Amino acid sequence: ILLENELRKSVQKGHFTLEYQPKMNLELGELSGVEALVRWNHPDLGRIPPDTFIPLAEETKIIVPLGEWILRQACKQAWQWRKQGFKPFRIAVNMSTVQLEEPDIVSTIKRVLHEEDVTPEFIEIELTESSFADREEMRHTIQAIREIGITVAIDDFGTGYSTFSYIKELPADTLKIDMSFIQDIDVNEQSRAIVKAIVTLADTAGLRVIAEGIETEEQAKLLLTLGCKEGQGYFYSKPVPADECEYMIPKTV
Ligand code: G
Ligand code: G
Ligand code: NA
Ligand code: MN
Repeated sequence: ILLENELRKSVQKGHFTLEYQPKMNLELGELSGVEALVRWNHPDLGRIPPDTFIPLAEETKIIVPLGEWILRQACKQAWQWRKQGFKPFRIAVNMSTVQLEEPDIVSTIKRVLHEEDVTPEFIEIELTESSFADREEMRHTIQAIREIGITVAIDDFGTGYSTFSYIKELPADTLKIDMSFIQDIDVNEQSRAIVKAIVTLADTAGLRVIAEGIETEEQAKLLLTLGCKEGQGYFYSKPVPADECEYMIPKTV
């Protein structure tokens, strides 16, 4: 109860920041996008990890106003980077199923982009498989988001609900291979087989594929041999404040 009150107060007072983790083109070793991750900096309690407060924010629906703030911040950053002449790329924003269940979520997203003067080709939304599994309605919502021009990635792919035959029907652009398959890819033949199957599946369905949780160069090289050309992980960078990842972003000219 106490933490819930603090969370509400912090949303009003803006005690949050976003960090950004680069996504890399594994062949070129070049940044191809970033994922935004929210941080709560409580004035007295210090930094509270998202694993603790995101579930609470979901249960209490505080994630609805907080999620709108996160999207807005990401848009402001996209605008900044655009203005500074960096090569265009998408900022990926995580969105909870609770946010998708809001009846006005699509118009909220449109409004925030419009107010922040950001076009949809700079934004991607990351959803977990449960968002796709839940209900027909949810899939309509996801499709409506894609029709705006925002791309949709399925986060933690391979751990959830989706069967391979059913993936064709999913309204998504990208599969993010869950880090559990990447972290033992060099020692576990089964993980390699799963990654290869996901890459083949993505190719067949015309989806992009990205590996998360790359921690070593060896893992990155193995992923390339398996046909996965994009990745993210501590090997390249942990999530960092915007100015700390700018040096990795290619310039247009
Ligand atoms: O990197 P990290 O410790 O930031 O993330 C921990 C968990 O919190 C992850 O499951 C991540 O998806 C979630 N998370 C981080 N930022 C956000 C956010 O902005 N929105 C939502 N819904 N979840 C987030
Ligand atoms: O649920 P989601 O996939 O959005 O969560 C991302 C989480 O994974 C964040 O907590 C982020 O800090 C963490 N993360 C990102 N890269 C790595 C990595 O290379 N290794 C590990 N162990 N965690 C990572
Ligand atoms: Na994510
Ligand atoms: Mn993930």
